[in-house]
Amino acid sequence: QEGYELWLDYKKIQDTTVKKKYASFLNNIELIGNSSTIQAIKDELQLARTGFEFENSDPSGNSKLIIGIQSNLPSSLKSQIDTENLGNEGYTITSLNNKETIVISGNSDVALLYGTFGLLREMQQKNDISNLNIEEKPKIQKRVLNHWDNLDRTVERGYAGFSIWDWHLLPELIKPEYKDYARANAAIGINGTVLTNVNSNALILTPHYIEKVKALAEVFRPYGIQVYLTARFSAPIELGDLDTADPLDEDVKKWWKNIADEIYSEIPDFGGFLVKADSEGQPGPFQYDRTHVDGANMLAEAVAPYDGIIMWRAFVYSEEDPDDRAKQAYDQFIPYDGKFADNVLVQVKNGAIDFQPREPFHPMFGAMPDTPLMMEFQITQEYLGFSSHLVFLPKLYEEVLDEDTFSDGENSPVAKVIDGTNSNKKLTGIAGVANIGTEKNWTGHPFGQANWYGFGRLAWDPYMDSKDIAKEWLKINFSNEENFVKPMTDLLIESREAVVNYMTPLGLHHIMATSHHYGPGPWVDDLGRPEWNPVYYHKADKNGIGFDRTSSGSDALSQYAKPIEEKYSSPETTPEKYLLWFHHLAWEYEMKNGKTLWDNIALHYQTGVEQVEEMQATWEEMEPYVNEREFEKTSMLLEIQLKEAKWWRDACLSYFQQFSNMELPEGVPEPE
Ligand code: GCW
Repeated sequence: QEGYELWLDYKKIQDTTVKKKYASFLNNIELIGNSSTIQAIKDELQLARTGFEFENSDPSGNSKLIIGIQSNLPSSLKSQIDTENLGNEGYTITSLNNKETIVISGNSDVALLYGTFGLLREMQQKNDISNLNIEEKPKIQKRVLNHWDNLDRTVERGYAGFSIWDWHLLPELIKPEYKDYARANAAIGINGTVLTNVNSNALILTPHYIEKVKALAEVFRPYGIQVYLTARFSAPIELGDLDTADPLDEDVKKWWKNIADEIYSEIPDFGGFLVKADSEGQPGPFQYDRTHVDGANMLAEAVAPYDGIIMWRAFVYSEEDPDDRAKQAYDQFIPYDGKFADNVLVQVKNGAIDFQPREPFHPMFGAMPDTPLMMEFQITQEYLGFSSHLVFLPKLYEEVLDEDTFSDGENSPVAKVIDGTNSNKKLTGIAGVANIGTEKNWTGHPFGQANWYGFGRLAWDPYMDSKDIAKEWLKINFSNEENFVKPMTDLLIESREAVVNYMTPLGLHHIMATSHHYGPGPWVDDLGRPEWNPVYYHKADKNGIGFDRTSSGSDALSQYAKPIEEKYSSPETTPEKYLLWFHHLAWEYEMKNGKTLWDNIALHYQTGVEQVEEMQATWEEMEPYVNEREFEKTSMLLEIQLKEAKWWRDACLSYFQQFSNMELPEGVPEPE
């Protein structure tokens, strides 16, 4: 079952010296404590020893691995390990006693679990473990996956089979997948999961389902993973109890409190609710002339006694304000800065439109100093070729996290808004819309796993370099040989730019085909709402192309801090990657390389195609390092990706050419 083990495939260690060294520690373990989490650590170490094939290695020398929370360590070690600033989840891995002892410590059993995974990760990469001095703690508190999974097991925007939650057979049938899911997530530090779709079904809140949710929560608990659910705003009506869902109505408040009481009596560590309200037809407080704050705070009050949180989504736009969809969330939310209850996080997508191959960061980041904002990334590739295209998303996440918001002067990157450094936030969070399903390898594309992995690593530390994440994942999954790791790291890193080039170069966006969003559809202009049509976003005509978001256009640019607004208000100083996001320019507009805009668009599309060809060429060389089936599967998928990159190029260029009326530049073939 290639790929099922994800990053917890403890492969046989070939090098005998390395093997001996590692085995000397893993064959002599002192694990202090007694809890289901300690048991999980024990189980994991056993799996690792079996997989690495350490079982028959002699426990030579005096090497020893000691795992225990700081206050429980033997007194000779206690003074040498400082966990004071590690919080509940941080850990240390330290070599002591002339490097003969490795100590994993922290302040809770879950911290020890994270530390254990940390050490195993070193071993999976064949790193030198002779002098360890690792200190790690997560920079973001709530690190959660969002499953857009429906109760009938279809997955909205899911491209890897059906939902892994088998509601029909729960709570009695506990699939081994549930535990493996928990292990995989804990290994990368994910500590929460929203089981249900944001387009929510109220039934999940009934006792019949809560019993099933409870069964999952019990599997996840030892692994430090909290369960959350989506709350359908109209549930009090739909479940037949009330005739209103008005958040200020006393009966409605009481209804939600009851629901919370019921859930917490079954699942004491339940995380809380994620809510999509007044967005794309979902019910919400607007119907009662109430605000986002009224809605969110009412729910927040229901879960507050149990330390639960509400994640209230800011993905809102309506047809009544068709001027520029990109501006709407900001306009709706900014007036409420500081008004949300302490246990509310406002969950904001990384960009203002919708999970495009490239978007500038969402202007809400940095504009709500008194409201904790939670990042929402999409791991599933809705607009990026589903599970057929190889795109390494940590590169995209990193780009967003690194962007300077200037909210607190220079050097206020989005990462600092999210991790609470800016404006000193008490509650912090980050979410990734999962790409997980019933496919044997969880994600369909063998490389889709890297995006789940990378999301987890960045959720733990949003300052990590995506290149390091790529290397880690490649070494763990395939091989640590330089001839593999080097070219494949380059391939992964470049894959993100490739998809931007062949789909939406130079700031183009939302030109995908209708509703399923697969493949090109820039010509679509007849959908019911203006902002659903690609023509609304590219605005190509004989005068040029692009969305003017400067003061002469929609002025969305003014939602950003002054230094950005000033810089981007002129096309000359706008980063070219965002050019057509902010400007409508003539086809003849001369770009930095001296060529026209038209030529540049065409050349970007062509470059995208060539980049996929390069990916293929690199992959061909990798056969010795990967198993046959994954090699074949990836080769075939790259073939699809190449075909579709050409499809994108040819379709978009033929369509835009009607307006530009210009020849294709040299090097760009005529569409077939
Ligand atoms: O990206 C869009 C998707 C919808 C999704 C919505 C959202 C869950 O096309 O499928 O609904 O965003 O994020 O709420």
